[in-house]
Amino acid sequence: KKVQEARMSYTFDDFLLTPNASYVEPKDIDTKIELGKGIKLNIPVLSAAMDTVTEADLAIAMAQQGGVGVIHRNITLERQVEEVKKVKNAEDLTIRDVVTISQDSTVAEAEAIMRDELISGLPVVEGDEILGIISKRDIRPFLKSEMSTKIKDIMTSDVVTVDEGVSAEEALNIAYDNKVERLPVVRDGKLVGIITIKDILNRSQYPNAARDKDGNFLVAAACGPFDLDRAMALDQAGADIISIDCAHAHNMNVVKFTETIKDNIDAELCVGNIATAEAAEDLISMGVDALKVGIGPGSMCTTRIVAGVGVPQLTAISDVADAAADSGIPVIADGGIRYSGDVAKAIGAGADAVMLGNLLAASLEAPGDIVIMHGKQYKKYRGMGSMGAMTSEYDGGADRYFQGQKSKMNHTKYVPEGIEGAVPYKGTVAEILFQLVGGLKSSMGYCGAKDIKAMQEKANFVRITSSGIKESHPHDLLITNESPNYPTL
Ligand code: RVP
Repeated sequence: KKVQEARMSYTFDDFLLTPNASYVEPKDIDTKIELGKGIKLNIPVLSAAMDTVTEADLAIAMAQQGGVGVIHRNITLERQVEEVKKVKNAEDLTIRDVVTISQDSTVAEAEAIMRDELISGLPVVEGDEILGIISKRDIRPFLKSEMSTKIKDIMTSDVVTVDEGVSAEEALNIAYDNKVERLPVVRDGKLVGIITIKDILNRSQYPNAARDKDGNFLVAAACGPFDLDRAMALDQAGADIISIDCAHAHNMNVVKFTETIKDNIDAELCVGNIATAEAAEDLISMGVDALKVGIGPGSMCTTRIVAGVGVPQLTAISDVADAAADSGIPVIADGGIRYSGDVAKAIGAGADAVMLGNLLAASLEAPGDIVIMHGKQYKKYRGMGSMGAMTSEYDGGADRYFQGQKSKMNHTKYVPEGIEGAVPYKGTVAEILFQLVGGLKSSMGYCGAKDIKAMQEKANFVRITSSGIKESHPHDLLITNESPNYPTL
């Protein structure tokens, strides 16, 4: 009976979105979403908390494009905190390790420092005290014959400084008003750094970036389901979202502990993964700020094979989204996204955002070098439940599968739920997201949805057969020039 009465469940390839009458042009489409209080993303995309996907470099690239990266936890707490801080300080305008010079140095010395360090201006100091500033332009007249001229005789001693904590806008105005290129930053009269106009202007390169209220990049960080210390330390370090990272977040001990974590952090709390309406209800009752859906859809995941457990992803998204609808808690569809069309279908089924592992592991900014196999470029990608990840130097991931604290010497004690592999290299995060978001916008145009909420409401699906899938992909020809948004392995 149980078997006969089981519901059908579906995933991305089982459906297509149907075109609707539409006045929406892709260029007018808004892909903004909110993931909890004050967390505004300009594109509905998160990067996976995996050790071959998200560390600071990738998280910075994600935030520059308007998404957010979740720093993985398969590293010591100290290193994870450092990665969070790197993202938060990525656009800190103040260069902290300033190269300085003393007033008794000579033009020759100043010239050598400027050449070696590739900088064009040096604060002149005595201890922490700032006495002046010397630029390339100041030393130029002395370079030919008066190289032994002392810095104190030619420096600008009337230095325009700014206090620590000055905003980018204020600093720019001060620099323009005083016609200077660089501003030493002082705290209680002591030099702590320097700000250059060039760095301020570089910030405007990313108009779509996802930022916090202070203008710094948004960043999320993963912690284990019972790791209160880590959650609190990441919160302190400035993470905007703490993501409880667990293969089965409907384990009731995990659900209960969620409340303890929630009570001890200021950051928004995302919890996952789940795949049912019941799990969503239990977690929502604990006060979580976002839910993450996906049991087994991941490209390197073997949970459905090893444990025989999971829910095909489109059904899981739709069940959780329906259960979360009244609360307004956002839903993140995690795993199984291969093409931009899958992102559109996930949102059409009710998700607010998607989380990507495979697609972003293929980027330049993901950890690890490009490897070449059979003349093609790849990047390594492995499951956090793979043998490699669970037995790595720091096994912060094993408890994701409730398998923490085992002897590293004895691999046979683990039951992996993921594999280790490689994905064809696809370029920068910016290039990958350009295609992905471009495809999503095309879809929203077809569906007549001007924003994410409209897409969730307006999307209609048709079920398709295996012949429908065959017809959907390119067929009856040989691909002679691969498309950046339709890769073949
Ligand atoms: P994908 O984008 O399809 O590669 O899936 C990424 C997701 O897979 C992750 O965000 C995570 O939820 C899940 N994952 C990570 N490791 C494993 C595993 O070892 N089974 N699964």
